[in-house]
Amino acid sequence: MADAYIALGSNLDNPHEQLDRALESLAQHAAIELIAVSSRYQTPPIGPQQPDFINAAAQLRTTLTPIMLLDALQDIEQQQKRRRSVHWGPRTLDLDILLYDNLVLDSKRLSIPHKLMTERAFVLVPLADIGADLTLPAGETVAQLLANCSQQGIVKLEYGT
Ligand code: A4P
Ligand code: MG
Repeated sequence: MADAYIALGSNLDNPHEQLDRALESLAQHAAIELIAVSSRYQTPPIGPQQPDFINAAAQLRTTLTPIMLLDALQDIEQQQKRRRSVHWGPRTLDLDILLYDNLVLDSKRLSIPHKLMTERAFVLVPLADIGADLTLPAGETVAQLLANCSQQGIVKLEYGT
């Protein structure tokens, strides 16, 4: 069993519904247990001009290997009609693996911890909801990383509470 943390993001086609469906698919997966889900945040887009995102984070417990987990997340993205066109562009659903136990992995398809997570408030703010004390393999905690990046424009939503 591994503990994994993932980031969820959407800025097209009813983002809240996209996140609802993704979380439901994760919860229903035979090899994934959904342990915790953060609040949702409206976040200004990083990258080209596009609608604001809804971002969240979730903690999973899984028997899947990292690559199998990536396959499972990409299946869910496909089910929700994710089209990969513009790099960093708008998307119905983006599911990224942030952490997988204390693993460090750098392969062609998969980097863990996620390469840009340490500098992105839209990842760290939701992650801190469910794991502020989490320590990354390099030794910093999520709370320490968050203290070093701007949270400007990020709004906590009351969705589902
Ligand atoms: N890949 C490597 N490591 C991982 C990992 N840890 N988790 C590979 C998931 N995938 C990983 O990703 C491209 C490839 O990355 C995958 O095929 C996988 O093999 P993608 O999701 O297809 O492409 P992308 O999302 O366009 O590129 P990228 O670099 O993943 O973009 P990001 O970093 O996900 O950024 N602004 C706000 N406010 N909120 C957002 O959520 N998201 C992005 C996308 C840009 N701006 C944003 C947001
Ligand atoms: Mg991605």
